[in-house]
Amino acid sequence: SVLEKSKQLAAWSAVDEHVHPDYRVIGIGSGSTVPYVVERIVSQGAEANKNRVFIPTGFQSKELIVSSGLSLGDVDQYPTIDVTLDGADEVDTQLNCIKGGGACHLREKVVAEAAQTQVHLFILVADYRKNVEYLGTNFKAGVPIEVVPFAYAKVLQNLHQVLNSPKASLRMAVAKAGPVVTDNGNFVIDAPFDLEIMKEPYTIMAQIKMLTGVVEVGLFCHMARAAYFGNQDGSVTVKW
Ligand code: DER
Repeated sequence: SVLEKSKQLAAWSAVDEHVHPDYRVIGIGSGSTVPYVVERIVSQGAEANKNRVFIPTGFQSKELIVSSGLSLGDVDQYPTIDVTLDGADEVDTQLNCIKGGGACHLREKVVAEAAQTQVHLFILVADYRKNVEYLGTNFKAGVPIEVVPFAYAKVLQNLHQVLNSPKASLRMAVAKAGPVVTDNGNFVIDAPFDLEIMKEPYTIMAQIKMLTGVVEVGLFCHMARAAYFGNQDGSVTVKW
């Protein structure tokens, strides 16, 4: 499909550009675009990959690394990562992004930060739907917020009554009765905000993060070094 082709295009371009032969520690994100990242890295050959370790950002990411025959590393062992490639739900013109559509944003942010230094790189790969001027333009589900189960009702109340997100809701599972449970054993709340608020993602991220019981917020601000988008016409857009 055009959509899958655009994901592959973004992923292959980002890998070709940023996964250098001498890069040994590589962070692998979550979602439906990163399998194309791993596919392209595998295609660099066994020789190129034999001395590399790959750091997962959750269960799906770990399974992808293992099933692709790549070596698994742990972020405890490799606190500094050469490059991390990850998907996103939306990316604005400043490279701020919404992440957490796959409920993996806590470990994704830890692994992204490990790559976010002067030298190392956190790179986003996404299809054309994610390339927006302001967050919240296409992605209407709201900001994903990982919360400890004990506190979820209180966080919901604060989002409704204090942070002006009346539609904030607990993310319910589809193939399981009850709420989605993250790889860390927590719940996810999706909190939609007005477009005006989403024009200052760092501000709302900080306000959400201060709520008692919030573990991590699916807004990654000033972290990515570049974003690669596959377009419907087969071209690639790169935002720096
Ligand atoms: O949940 C996440 O942050 C994932 O990276 C996800 O948002 C990526 O989405 P995708 O399936 O469109 O690649």
